[in-house]
Amino acid sequence: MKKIFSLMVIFIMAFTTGVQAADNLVITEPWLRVSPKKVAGAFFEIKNNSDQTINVISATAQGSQKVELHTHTLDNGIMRMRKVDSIDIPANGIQSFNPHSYHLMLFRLDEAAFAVGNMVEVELTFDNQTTLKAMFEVKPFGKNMPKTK
Ligand SMILES: [Cu+2]
Repeated sequence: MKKIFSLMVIFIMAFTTGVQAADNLVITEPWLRVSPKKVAGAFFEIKNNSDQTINVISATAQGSQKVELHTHTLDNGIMRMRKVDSIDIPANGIQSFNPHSYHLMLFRLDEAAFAVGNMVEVELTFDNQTTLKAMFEVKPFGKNMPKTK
């Protein structure tokens, strides 16, 4: 009985400590904007202070029912958005999520939560079993439109 109990304790500990905060990653300048189509693009820079490449593999956001990792690709001269499975943050390097390249795309939004000026909590999950949260400021749409070259 005692053995079963200690096994349970180990199980619970393993479960609660399974996902740790990513202490070697730093998010700077997080912001997002809601497009007229009621989807949001979320942008930031993330710095990797470790000696290993770390990949973003998923994300969630409060008030959004679905978040995808996106990139832009040039397709016959037309910029298109494409979903990707992961985005790397190089060892001792920085990855930029911006309106011209990688970004998070947030779908099915609670409009009140995404009013301009609000702060929205976004959580990133990485391939090394860690997560990181940041508060993203909702900025007006239009000021930071992607360049259409
Ligand atoms: Cu997108």
